[in-house]
Amino acid sequence: MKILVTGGAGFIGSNFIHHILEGHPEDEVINLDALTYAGNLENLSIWKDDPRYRFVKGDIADASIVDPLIAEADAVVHFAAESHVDRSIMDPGIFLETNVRGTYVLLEAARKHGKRFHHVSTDEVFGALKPDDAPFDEKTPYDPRSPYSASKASSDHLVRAYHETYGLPITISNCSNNYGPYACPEKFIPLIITNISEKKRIPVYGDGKQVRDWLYVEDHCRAIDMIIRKGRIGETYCIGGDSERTNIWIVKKLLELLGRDESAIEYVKDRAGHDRRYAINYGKIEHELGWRPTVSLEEGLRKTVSWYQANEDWWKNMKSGAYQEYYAKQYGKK
Ligand code: NAD
Ligand code: TDX
Repeated sequence: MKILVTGGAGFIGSNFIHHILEGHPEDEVINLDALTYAGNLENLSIWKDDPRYRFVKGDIADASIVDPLIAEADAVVHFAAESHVDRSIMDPGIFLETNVRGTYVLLEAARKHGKRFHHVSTDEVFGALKPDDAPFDEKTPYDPRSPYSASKASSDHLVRAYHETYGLPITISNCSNNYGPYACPEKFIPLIITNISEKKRIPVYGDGKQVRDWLYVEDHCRAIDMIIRKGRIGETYCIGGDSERTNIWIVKKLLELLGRDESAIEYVKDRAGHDRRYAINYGKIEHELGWRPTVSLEEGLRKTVSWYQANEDWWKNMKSGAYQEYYAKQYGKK
C-alpha cells in the first residue's frame, strides 16, 4: 500500500511513519508536510535515502500540490493540523485555514480520485466531562469549546459529510492526549521534562486538578494502522490510554523520575475555557479490531523521559527561534 501521510514531520505523524516503514516492508510512504514550527525532518532522517519513503514540502490547503499526490496514493492518513490549544486561543485564524480548509482540499482530491481517507482527530471535540460522567465514546455529542477543538470538530463533520454525500471511503479516530518521542516541547509532558532539565519553573494552569487521559504514541499508531487495514468504512473509533491523571499528578511523577523536588512548580493563570476532564471508552475498537493500549503510564513516562534525556539537541533546537517568542507571550519572560 502507498500511503500519503499528511503532517508526517510532526509528533504523531513521524511516529506513524516509523511504525509503517518498520512494520510493513511492502508499504511506501509519501510525507506531505509544510514544516511549520511543529514539523522537523530530523525525526525521519533514518529514512531519507530509503526508496520506500518520499518527502514533499507543501501546504495541505494547496490543491495543486495535493491533487497529484493523492492520485498516486492508495490511501491518505491525515495528521496535518495546527494542534496546540494555547496557540489557538492566541491566534485562531491559522487553525481554520489548516484544520478546516486544508481538510476540505484533501477531501476534494480524495473524492476526485476515489481514495481511502483516514482522519486523525481528538477527544477534545466532545467537550469537557464532570468528575462522575461516563467517558466519551463514539455516540457522545460534539461540544467543542476551544478554537482548536472547534476547528477539529468542523473537519470531522466535513469528513463524515463526504462519506454520506459522495460515498468517500473514510474512517475517523478520536484519541486522547498522546505522549512520547518527538512531541514539541510546547505540549505539557515535554514542556515539563525539558523545563526541569533547564532548571526553569513548571507552569501549572489553575489548580492543576484538570484530568487528561494519556496515550503512549506507539499505541496510537498501532490503532491507526489497524483502522486503515481492518476498520469499517464510514465508522469512527475512539482511542484511549486507560490512564486518567490530574495534571499535578503528572508533574509530581516527572519530578520524581528526574530526581527533583517540587520547588519548581508554579501555579499560573488558568487557560481560558480550560476543559476540566477528558476520558475515553475504547470498547468499540477493542471489540471490533482487538486493539487495546499496551504501554502503562509509568512505563511510557519512563521511556519518554529517557528519550528526551538522550535527545537534548533535538529539543533544544525545537525550543530555539520562534518558540521563544511564543513562550514569552504565553508564560512571561521568567
Ligand atoms: P504536531 O503539531 O506535532 O504536528 C503537526 C504537523 O503538521 C507538523 O509537522 C506541521 O508542520 C504539519 N502542518 C501544519 N500545518 C500544515 C499544513 N497547512 N500543510 C501541511 N502540513 C502542515 O501535531 P501532532 O501532535 O502530531 O498531532 C497530529 C494530529 O493528531 C493532529 O491532527 C491533531 O489534531 C491530532 N491529535 C493530537 C493529539 C496530541 O495529543 N498531540 C491528540 C489527539 C489528536
Ligand atoms: O504549561 C502548561 N501548563 C498546564 O497546566 C501546558 C502547556 C498545559 N497545561 C495543562 C493544560 C491541559 O489540562 O496540561 C494539560 C495538557 O495540556 P496540552 O499538552 O496543551 O494538551 P491538551 O490541551 O489537553 O491537548 C492535547 O491533547 C488533545 C493536544 O495538544 C491536542 O492536539 C489534542 O487534540
